[in-house]
Amino acid sequence: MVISKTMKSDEHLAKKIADKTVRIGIIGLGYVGLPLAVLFAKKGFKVSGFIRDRKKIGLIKQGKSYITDPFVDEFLPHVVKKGMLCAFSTEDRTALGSCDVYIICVPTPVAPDKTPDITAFRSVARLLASLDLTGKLIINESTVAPGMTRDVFGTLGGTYFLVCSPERVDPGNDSKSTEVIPKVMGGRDKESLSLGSLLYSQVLKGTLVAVSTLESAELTKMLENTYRAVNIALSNEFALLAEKMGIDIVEVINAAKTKWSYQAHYPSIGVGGHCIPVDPYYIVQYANTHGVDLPVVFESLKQNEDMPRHLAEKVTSNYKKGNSVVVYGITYKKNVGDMRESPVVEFCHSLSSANIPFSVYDPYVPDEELTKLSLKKGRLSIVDILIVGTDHDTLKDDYKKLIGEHTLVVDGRNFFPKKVGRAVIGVGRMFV
Ligand code: SAJ
Repeated sequence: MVISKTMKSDEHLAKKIADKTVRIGIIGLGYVGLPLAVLFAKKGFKVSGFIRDRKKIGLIKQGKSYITDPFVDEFLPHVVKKGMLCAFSTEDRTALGSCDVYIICVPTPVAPDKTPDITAFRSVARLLASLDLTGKLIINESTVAPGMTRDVFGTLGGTYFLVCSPERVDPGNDSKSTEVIPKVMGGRDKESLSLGSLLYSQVLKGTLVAVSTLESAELTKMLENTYRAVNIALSNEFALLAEKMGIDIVEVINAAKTKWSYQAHYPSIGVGGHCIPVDPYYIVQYANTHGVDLPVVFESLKQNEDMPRHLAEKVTSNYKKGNSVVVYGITYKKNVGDMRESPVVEFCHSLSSANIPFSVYDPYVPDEELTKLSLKKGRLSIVDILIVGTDHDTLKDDYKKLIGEHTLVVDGRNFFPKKVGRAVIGVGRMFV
C-alpha cells in the first residue's frame, strides 16, 4: 500500500508499520485475539496481548494455549520464547500506553433477554480514553451493530485513527486460518483506512476488502452472519416438513446443492456459538431503533432456538423408565471444545425437565466443565438411547462402543447416513 504524501499526520505511524517497529496491542485474547496476536508476532511484529484472566496470562507466558486452534498450538510457544508476544493484564496501563496500534477483540454477547451486551466493548473504550492516543490507530474487530464503533470509540480524545474490520474466524476449520480469510475494513477517514490496510497487508494473505465507512464494515459482518442464521432456519423448517412427509431432507439438500444458486445449510439440534445465534439480535435491535422491523430474521432466530426442544421430544416420546441414555457431544459444533450458546446444553435442560436421567460423553470437554453444569459424565458402553449432540470426528470410532442391536439413536446432527442399532431418528430424516 503506497502511503501518499498528503498523509503528514500519520506518516510516522505508517513508517513504523512498514518497518515493523510499531508496537501492537491486542485487547482480548480469545478465539479471535490469540490467533491474531500469534500471527502478527510470527510475522515479526512486537505484540502485547491484554486479557483480564490472570490464569490465561500465566498460560501464555508458558507458551500454552487455552483455545482449540492448531495454528496457535504450533506457533505460540515459539513467539513467546522469542519475546515477540507478551501477555499483560488489561489493568497494566504502562504496557497499554506503550502500544501504537490497538486491535479490539473482545466478546460482544447478548444478555439472557437477547439484548446486545457491549459491556466489555465499552470497558476497553474507557481504558483507551485514559491514554494519550495522539497519532495512534484503533481497530475494532469485535462484532457490533452499525454505528457502535463510532459511538463508543469515536470520541476518546486526541487525534487518532479509527478502523472497523470485523473478525471472520472460523473455529475448528483448519483450512480457514486468520491469515487466509478475506478481510473487510472501513475507516473513519482515508488516512485511517490506509493505515489499517497497510498493517493487515503485512500479515494477511487474504484479500483486503476496503468499504467506504465504519458502518459499512459493521453491516457487512451483520449481513454475512444473519444470512447464515436465516438459511439454517430455512433448512430446519424444511426438515420439520420432511419429517411429516417421510422424506429424507439431507437427500433433498444434497440434490438442491447441484444448483449453482443454492448454498447448502443443514438442519440440526440447534445453532450455537458466539456468532450465528447472537449477531442477528444486534441487527434486529439496531433496525428496531431505526423504526425498521426484520421479521424474517427474528422468526429465523426463534426457529433455530426451538430445535433443541424438538429433538428432546423425540427422546421423551421413546424413553422407557430405566433406559440408559447417553448424549454424545455437548459443544456447539464438531471438533471444538467451546460450549458457548451450545444448543445441546439447551437440549440437556429439556431432558432434565422431563425427568429423564442421562449422562454426557464429550472428548473435547474436561470433566470439571460437565460438573459445573451438573452433568453426569458418560462412558463408551452400549446404551438403550444414544443422542448425537455434536458430531465430533471421534464419533466415527466411538459409535461402535455405544450402539447395540436394541439401541435407538436420536441423531441431532444427521451424522448417520443409514440405519444403525434399532433405528435412527434424525432431523428431517429417519432410518428404521
Ligand atoms: N449449523 C447448523 N447448520 C449448518 C451450519 C451450522 O445447524 O448448516 C450450526 C452449527 O452446528 C453451530 C452453529 O450453527 O452450532 C454455528 O455454526 P458455524 O459453522 O457458523 O460456526 P461458527 O459460529 O464458528 O461460525 C463461524 C462464524 N465466523 C464468524 O462469525 C467470524 C461464521 O461467520 C462463519 O459463517 C462460520 O464460522 C463458517 O463459515 O464456518
